[in-house]
Amino acid sequence: MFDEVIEVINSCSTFLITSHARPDGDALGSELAIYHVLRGMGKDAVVYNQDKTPAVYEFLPGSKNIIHSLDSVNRFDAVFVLDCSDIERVGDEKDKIGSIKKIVNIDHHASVGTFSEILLVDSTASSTGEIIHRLLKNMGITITEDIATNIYTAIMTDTGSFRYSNTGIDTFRVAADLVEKGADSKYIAQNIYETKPVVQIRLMGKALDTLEFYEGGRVSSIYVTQEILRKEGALPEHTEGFVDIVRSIEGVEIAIFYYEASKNQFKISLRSKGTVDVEKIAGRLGGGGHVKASACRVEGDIKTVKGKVLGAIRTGCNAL
Ligand SMILES: [Mn+2]
Repeated sequence: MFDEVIEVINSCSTFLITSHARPDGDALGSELAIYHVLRGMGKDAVVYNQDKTPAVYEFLPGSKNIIHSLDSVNRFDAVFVLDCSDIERVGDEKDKIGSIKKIVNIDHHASVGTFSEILLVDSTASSTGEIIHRLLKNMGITITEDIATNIYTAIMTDTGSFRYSNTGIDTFRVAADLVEKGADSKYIAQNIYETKPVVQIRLMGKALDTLEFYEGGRVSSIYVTQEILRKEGALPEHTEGFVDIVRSIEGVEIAIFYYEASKNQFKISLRSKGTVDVEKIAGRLGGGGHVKASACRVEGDIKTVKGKVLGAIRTGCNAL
């Protein structure tokens, strides 16, 4: 697994690095870690994301160099597609990116994408960042402070600060190594969790007004529509982490966050705190992800969408 990826890194000189639309901490941290590694080796590397970097991640070393429009991809020898189980997830430029000769897919999602021959996938890893750390150890690469900061951020955000069940013993070992290499855990946590704009807190209040419970309190949801977003003057990125508020409620086993991405197009985030496999539920609605954290898209107004999601949960879970 590692050998093939290392071979691509050594034999190519110009790289594109990308991840999914609406990038999160794992996507950005993983991309920028690879970016610094390649640059450090004297290679040419460019990070492209369809969507702009959420403000809380702007402190990440290298984030200012991320580009958001892609011309010709002819000059790239290889592309790293990170944290994506499907190339569709990179967004509108998927065809262009998919046409690059060598595609390396590094990911930790349960469903393995078939868009690439060179795979580094481990669904037991906490994050794509953790797999990248393993790759760097295999390559004998010196982990600089910039690399450490990016990988630490990837791991910290995807594990909910080392709280979720994807946090293994190795996750702590890797985190310790990264702190040793210069990642400042307090500085990183403050940037991500303690710099929320007021507008986000107000939006959170509006979202909580929509709080509902089903199945005797074991299923709970909140939603944000385009109308709510507009009224509050908030951005899509301000809904980040909203599903975790629902998840934090006593007795809730399945947390749902409905986000209206565009008129009557909802993106649904599902979290499981108990034994329910939300990947199966998301899968039934055309989505995917992990056992404890998944997502899908459903069309319709909020009432219709709720009906479809709750229907999928009720038919799919004998436990409820
Ligand atoms: Mn991830």
